Amino acid sequence: MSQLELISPEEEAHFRSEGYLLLRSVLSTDEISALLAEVDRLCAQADQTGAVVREAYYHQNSYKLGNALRLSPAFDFLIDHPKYFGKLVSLMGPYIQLMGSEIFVRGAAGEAITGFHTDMGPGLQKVRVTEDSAFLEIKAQLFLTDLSTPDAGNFVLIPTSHRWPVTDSDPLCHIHEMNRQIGPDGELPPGTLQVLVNPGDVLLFPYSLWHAVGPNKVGRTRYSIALRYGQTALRPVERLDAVLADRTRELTPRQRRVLGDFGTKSPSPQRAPEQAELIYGHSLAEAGV
Ligand SMILES: O=C(O)CCC(=O)C(=O)O
Repeated sequence: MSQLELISPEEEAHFRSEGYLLLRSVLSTDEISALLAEVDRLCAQADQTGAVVREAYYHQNSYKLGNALRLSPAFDFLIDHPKYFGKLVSLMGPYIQLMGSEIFVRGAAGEAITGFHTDMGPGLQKVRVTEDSAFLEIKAQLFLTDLSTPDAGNFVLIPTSHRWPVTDSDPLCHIHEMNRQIGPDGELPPGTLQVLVNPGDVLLFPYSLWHAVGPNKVGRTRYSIALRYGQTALRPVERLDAVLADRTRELTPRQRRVLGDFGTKSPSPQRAPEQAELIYGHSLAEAGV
């Protein structure tokens, strides 16, 4: 089991104050090619079977595939990828689980692809962690295609908004005060940031960050994979039992634990046994926790 590469003090300070952390060149060229080929295959298959998810608030050329881990073992190595998993553990603590996995496909769009929203529903929209608290939930978004220029279907965020109260919203958690300011051609309000990334870069952000997807005037389809991590005491958004039951997969003990295999000895999600040892990959004393 790989040892964890924890977050640096500078990275943690940036994540806590700005509400995101961009990690460059996490995936190798070979990993990106293999992931893109599998994403392409799954999208073609889902298109034929009608299994793509077109949320009502997406632009018509955009969709997502849910349950990505259930669809293919090709993503298993991403569960605890050494270049970001340790940083997530630093921000959330060892009681961490994978709660869901999605593939985003963002086609050409002359207007914003989604409006600003928070994740995890209206209940958690009312909950914001304190400045020194462990985080409840963090998404890792893995970009597989070129988004190095704006208006290419980029992820858009508002720095520091993860600590702002939301006063005017709806069941889909849209932020009306921001969305009213988006122009008809996808012009974004001041203070927003189109995240410019290369294939293989990874963005970490908590559910409370106000985020959207900008227009895709470049016209090149954007592919990315999002993995949602949360405290083990939270309910996952996806059933991962089928992945755990699939004996053809070669999951490590740590990957099994992150997918919700709490073992047979006192298998409680809130007080999972030997959690820290399994997650850190060595004794607590060695981990310095
Ligand atoms: O990046 C995207 O395409 C959508 C991201 C998003 O809205 C989310 O992860 O909640």
